[in-house]
Amino acid sequence: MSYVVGTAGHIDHGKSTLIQALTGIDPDRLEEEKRRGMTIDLGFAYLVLPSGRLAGIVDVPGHARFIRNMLAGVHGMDAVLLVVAADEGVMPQTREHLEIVDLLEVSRGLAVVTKVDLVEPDWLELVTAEVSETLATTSLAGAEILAVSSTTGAGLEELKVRLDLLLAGTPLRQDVGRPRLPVDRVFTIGGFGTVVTGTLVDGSLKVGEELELQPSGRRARVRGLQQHNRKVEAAQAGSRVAANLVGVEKDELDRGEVLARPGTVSATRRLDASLRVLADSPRPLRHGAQVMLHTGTAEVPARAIVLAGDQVAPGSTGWVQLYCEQPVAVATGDRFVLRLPSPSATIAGGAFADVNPRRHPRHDERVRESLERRLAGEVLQEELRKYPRGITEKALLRATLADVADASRLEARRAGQWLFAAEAWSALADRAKQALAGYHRAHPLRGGMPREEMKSRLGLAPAAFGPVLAAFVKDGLLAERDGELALPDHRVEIEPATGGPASRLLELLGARPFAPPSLPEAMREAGASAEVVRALAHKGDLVRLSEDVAFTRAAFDAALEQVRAAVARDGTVTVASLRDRMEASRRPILALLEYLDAQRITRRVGDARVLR
Ligand SMILES: Nc1nc2c(ncn2[C@@H]2O[C@H](COP(=O)(O)OP(=O)(O)OP(=O)(O)O)[C@@H](O)[C@H]2O)c(=O)[nH]1
Ligand SMILES: [Mg+2]
Repeated sequence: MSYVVGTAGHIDHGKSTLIQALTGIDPDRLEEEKRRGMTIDLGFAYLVLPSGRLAGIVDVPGHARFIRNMLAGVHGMDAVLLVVAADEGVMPQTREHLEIVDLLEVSRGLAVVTKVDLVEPDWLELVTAEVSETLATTSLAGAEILAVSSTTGAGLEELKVRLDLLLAGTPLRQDVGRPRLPVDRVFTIGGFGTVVTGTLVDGSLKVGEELELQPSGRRARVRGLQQHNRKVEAAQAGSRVAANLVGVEKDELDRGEVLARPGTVSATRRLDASLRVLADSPRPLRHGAQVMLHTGTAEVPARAIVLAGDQVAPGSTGWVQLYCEQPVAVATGDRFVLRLPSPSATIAGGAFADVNPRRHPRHDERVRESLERRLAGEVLQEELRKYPRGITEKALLRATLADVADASRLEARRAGQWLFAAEAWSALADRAKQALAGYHRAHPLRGGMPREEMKSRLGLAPAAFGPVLAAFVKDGLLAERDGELALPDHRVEIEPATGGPASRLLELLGARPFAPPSLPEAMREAGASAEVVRALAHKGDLVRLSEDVAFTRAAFDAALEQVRAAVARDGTVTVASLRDRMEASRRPILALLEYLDAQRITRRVGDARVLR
């Protein structure tokens, strides 16, 4: 069980000296830092508190030029020590670091007034009041203010006790089974290879695990883990971790990469977010503004698309889509900070609502509402709405990194493996119904629409079509007959009244039932279209034996009887014998027998046929 505590504050206010005094570890590890007497990059230490509780420490640089390093260090902090030198009081980076802490919603912390050995008590009182006032409008409002001297050691024991108490009331970082380690440092140790460090969130890591780095996509295996300079077999969420990796070289990695289980984190260039612009931001966040996005340990240039209005004014909140120059590996709910490049200034911060969004129309209330629901936790439900043509459960879970259990609570219409939002389903059903109604109007003599045509009309994924159709049929929305789709109440009415082409055709064919005129001839004479013939055949009033021979139903039934009788008597039947028996001509009888062969009623043996 471990926590992460970070420093914050203006240059030279005594952050690193305080950490050394508290922990015995000098966080300034670079030669250049020693030479210049200032922190340049993040420094690390750890502290054992009076209760035995462990805190990993991240020491940040105060110099304005190194603010990006500070931003990489604040990710994952449970609590912050805002350091203010008693002899200088609140200074520009005191405020800027505090703004960042505030935008990242770090709400636990202590204000530590250092160098008290250098000032008189009255002065200390003034500085304390100033610090209290500065905190008042931030997430650290009301934080305890402690006075210490790293030189004399005054107040240091009290500070440890207060920090211990603060962490006692801090909930442990949650473990959602998807460990992420945003990398803040990469180095090599002779004989061991590549080591990355960071603050682990959302899950635990084990030695031997196969992991993936995003956005680079490189694979690596964990050879060893260390926490607070000790070897461990597993590291828990919410702790500082050093991971020795096999399979990646130091040169292939940078700060900003995220170490995670394969397939659990994806990199994206488009992000939807809710944000707040600082009340004393020098500028509003304008639509189209070029910004620097800082999230986790990553830093990436991005363009801000303001979703409603032309800007988000200082002191207000808004919704934006960020379009990044390079991919970043983040998760829904992650917090971020936006800075303007030049003159550089922190202007806004917020949380990601969708890390895999589409492009949105601007000024659309529905987009904002959907994002609000998403940020409120309805990630899966809102993700589903993005797929008007449905999505498989597997793909949906992958897109949102959600669990199967979450999917079972989803309000969705299911068709096999496919899920549809309610609106998408009814739109799809409407489309199917309208397509059929139109088809029936255009082809009143047809029983229905071929499946293939419906398939292209609905535009579903090929694999989704079958299950969706089955669900439509089950719901009674449409009916399937002989591979054709129809509205349930659709009936083919070949001829509303008698005396039309259909009845004339049947009459012509029935006049000499076994020696009818050729079909094309009869059609011409009756004025019957191919469509009418198709419909009559479909209905069963007419049996089409070949291209140009058709019998009426009565003729066909009688002919079949004759065939059966002939076979019963003679054992077989031939074209000639049947022609004589039925007083017909050769052509229709040949067509009849070939048709019966094709229907597998008869079988040809030499010149004769037998019943199957
Ligand atoms: N007298 C006195 N000097 C202190 C105290 N704490 C720090 N200093 C001195 O202040 C100077 C700056 O201290 P650092 O700890 O490097 O300050 P910092 O906040 O880490 O500075 P950056 O990392 O560059 O932002 C050093 O010379 C320290 O010796 C203190 O409590 N009393
Ligand atoms: Mg320092």
